[in-house]
Amino acid sequence: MSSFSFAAGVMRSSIAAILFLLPSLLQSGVFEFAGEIHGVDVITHPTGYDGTGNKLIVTVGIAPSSIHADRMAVAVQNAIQTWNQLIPTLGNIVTSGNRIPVDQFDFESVTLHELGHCIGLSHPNLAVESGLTGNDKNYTASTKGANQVYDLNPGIDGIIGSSDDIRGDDVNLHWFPKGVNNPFLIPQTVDQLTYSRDLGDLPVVDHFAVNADRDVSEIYPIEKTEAVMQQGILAGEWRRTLAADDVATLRLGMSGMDRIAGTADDYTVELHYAGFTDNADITLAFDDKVTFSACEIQADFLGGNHNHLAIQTGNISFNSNFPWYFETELRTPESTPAVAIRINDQTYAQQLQRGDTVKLSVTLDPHDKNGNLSDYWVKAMTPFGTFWLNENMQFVASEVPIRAYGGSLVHISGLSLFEDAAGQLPPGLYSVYFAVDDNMDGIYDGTFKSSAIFTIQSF
Ligand SMILES: [Ca+2]
Ligand SMILES: [Ca+2]
Ligand SMILES: [Ca+2]
Ligand SMILES: [Ca+2]
Repeated sequence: MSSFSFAAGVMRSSIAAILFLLPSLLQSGVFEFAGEIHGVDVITHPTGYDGTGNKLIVTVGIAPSSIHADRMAVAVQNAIQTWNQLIPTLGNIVTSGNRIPVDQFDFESVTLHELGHCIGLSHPNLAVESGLTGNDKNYTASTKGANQVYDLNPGIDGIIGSSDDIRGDDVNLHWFPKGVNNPFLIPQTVDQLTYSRDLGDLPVVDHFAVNADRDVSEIYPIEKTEAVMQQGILAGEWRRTLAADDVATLRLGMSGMDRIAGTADDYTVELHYAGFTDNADITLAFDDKVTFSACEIQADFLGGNHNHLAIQTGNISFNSNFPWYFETELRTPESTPAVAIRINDQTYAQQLQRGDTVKLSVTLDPHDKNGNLSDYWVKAMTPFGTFWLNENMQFVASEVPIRAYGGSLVHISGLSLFEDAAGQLPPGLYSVYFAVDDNMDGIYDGTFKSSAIFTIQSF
């Protein structure tokens, strides 16, 4: 068994001083250690995985000596809950109505990203460790290939990281849904039968694996989304919920050594908050050892297998010389309304044929917020425009939000909103949203939001 530290983790810092001024300068599907040195097929698992199926408990502590130690606690617990819930979302980039001053960095969002590294996930984009600069860092993660240089061409759409990028002999590191190649959706099963790194498993018209970059998301009829594991965060924004790609990559690891879901070596992961201690599996500290933030991990190969690693320890460092925003509201399952929108009674992405039934339904459990006044919203983004459910329960086309209802938060169990029994919807990708706000001001906040995707095939 070999053990080594991953020094490149220290490079995983955002160039935050520049991010104050420039939009989107930085940017899953990719595992830590996957690359030319350790092999492109490496999967890195969380602490405690030994190749046999079980539930992994990974403890997360705050170094008692850390600057800001007390102020970190709420955000760390919120980020832990977000990983434990493992819910894929759309529209996770929030830049208004989020309580963060425009010149401050959201500690919770950055912690969510660094925790992802500490449980095995790498950047889905080439990022700063590639040595590239500017927007070139947003190309999908790869090795340099036989010619020893990154081949970079954004293709006809001019958008870096999308399906038409021309990447020469670069070897793809990004796991994508086979035959779909869309990192913003997740099918029911995630394993090597449904996900691949092999470009031969792309849709026939695609050239390279798509990564869940915010600019790429705008190609699709979905709200602006970026994988949490994308490198970089802008001041004044939060990215506190996971994208489908973040969830899919972790779930691919959870399919275990045989990379097949539903077999004996599968595992689940649960992060446990350990409080103020230096003895957790993952320790967080403002120790000013890095430019902005980074997770440094140590991992061992699993037995004689050189395609699987398990993390031993993780240390997350932050730099205190930035204006950080520390969340003060602890989110618990009881304090957070549970919302869900379902397609044909399911939450995962579905591929439908023309003629298939499409049924939309929503559920709501207000939990502790039962009776609070709220705005209700139902939105559908389609190949032919954006639609909102109005107060008469009809979808109407509008580029500005239309409220479905204003009133108290109440229990809703399986309310059917739409059913297209004749299958008359045109082919393409559709995303649907159900949201309730923590206010009733007629403005779309989407405080508690659920989303789902379906596609209708053209043949
Ligand atoms: Ca190359
Ligand atoms: Ca492109
Ligand atoms: Ca398995
Ligand atoms: Ca509102």
